[in-house]
Amino acid sequence: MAGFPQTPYFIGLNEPVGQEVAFTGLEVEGTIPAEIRGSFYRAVPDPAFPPKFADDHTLSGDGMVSRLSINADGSVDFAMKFVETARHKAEKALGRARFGKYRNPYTDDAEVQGVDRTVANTTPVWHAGKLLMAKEDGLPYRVDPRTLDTIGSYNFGGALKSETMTAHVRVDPVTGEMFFYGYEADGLASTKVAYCVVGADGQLKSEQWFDAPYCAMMHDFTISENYALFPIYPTTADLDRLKAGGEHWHHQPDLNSWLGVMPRYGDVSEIKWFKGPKGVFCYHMMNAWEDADGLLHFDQCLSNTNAFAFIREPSGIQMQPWEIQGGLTRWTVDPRGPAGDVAESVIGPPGDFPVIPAAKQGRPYATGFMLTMNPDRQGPPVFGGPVLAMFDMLVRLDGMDTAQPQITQALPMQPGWCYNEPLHVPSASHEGWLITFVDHQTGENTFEHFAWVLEAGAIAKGPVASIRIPTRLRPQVHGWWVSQAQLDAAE
Ligand code: V55
Ligand code: FE
Repeated sequence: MAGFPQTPYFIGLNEPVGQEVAFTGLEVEGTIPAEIRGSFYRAVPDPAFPPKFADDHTLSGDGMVSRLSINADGSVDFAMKFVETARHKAEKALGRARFGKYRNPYTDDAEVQGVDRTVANTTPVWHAGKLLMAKEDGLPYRVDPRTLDTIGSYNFGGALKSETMTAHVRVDPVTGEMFFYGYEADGLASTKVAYCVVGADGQLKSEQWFDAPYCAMMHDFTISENYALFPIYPTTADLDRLKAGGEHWHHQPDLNSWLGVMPRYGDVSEIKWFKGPKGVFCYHMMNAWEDADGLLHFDQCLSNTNAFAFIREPSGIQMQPWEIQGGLTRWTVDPRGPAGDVAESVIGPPGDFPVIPAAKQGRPYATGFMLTMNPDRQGPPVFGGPVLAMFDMLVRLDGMDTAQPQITQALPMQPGWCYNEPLHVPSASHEGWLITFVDHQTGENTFEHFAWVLEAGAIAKGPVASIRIPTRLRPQVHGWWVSQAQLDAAE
């Protein structure tokens, strides 16, 4: 689109789309299984206007919410709308960007000082019949799940005191409670973290504040049946740097990581901080679970640095792509003993976007799925997303409840093809399904997009159905599957 910087974050697959669309009766190749009825919501950053600063990147883009609706009669619709945040409205009013750097309000135009600057672009969270578009730097926006119209900023009916809510909540499959946290809970670069539990009825039941060891980018966390686990990795914020107009985040390779563990219904004063290795970073965790001996296992997509070049480079970290390493990594601690070091083991491939069946959240689990790179690809990966290289292999791991999980199935892609985050859809009779949006580069600057339906027990055989999305899509951040029954029960 015109006027955008010709940097990697705004070209190719990352080129802004900026179009609200609504299509019905999409073309389907194959058959969508009859038990898959509901909506796949997705969150996508898509800047409506060229950024104020040319070195801007993916994470600042205005939130777009889209809905792939698989209807009762098997027909499929797709719609996409901007989240009408206060920021998006303020920029639309003048037809240009008014907010500056990622998470630095000191770089905003004077006239918009004090305006809520979150972009609601990271996860569509479904809980208690409400759809929330969440981003970790602010409060979520509530969106109508049918029309995708924005209802407004959401703070649990005035109950939430934290100024922020993570985009990575965890819903307990047995109690239906939603566990979440907000970091920088009382302002920029603060160490205050709010730990919150929401009842299955959507009411905020508890909010407790604690101090993190330092102000870290806390992107995700986990729960187990009895504990809440707060990982801290050394990508840190500094108020003086923000006031000087600098970046929100610098990665600090010399700082330790930490894993805070507390009984999930306990008091935050009970948090034990277990020490992890220096310099590592993880965006997403697969799960946490307790074994028969009461040990706590925390399974995460860990790297030896922050995966985002736009965070490493301002931090003065010059690493070649091949120096960036990692793998699905387990930290094991004894939550009943004294805090010590985590015990670390690598249990799976490098990659991200882990997914497990919702019923296994916080429980021992046999199977997980994640995205990684096809080691046998004949050519470069598709260029795009915040890392500038898209994943092109989906793997299934089994034996997750053992010390040595194994990759048992894989679906590698051909050059030019790549995956977005898959979601799991349960089945009444087997291990369920995965739905994932895939992108296909057909020319220098041309792409086509599909939603694939895969059988979770047989991913290697490829999609049982492929739905063509008749519009350009930017890379998705996260998605959420909401069944038709959940939609029908919602207010
Ligand atoms: C991430 C995404 C964000 C963000 C912080 O993928 C971290 C990780 C889309 O916004 O603000
Ligand atoms: Fe995320």
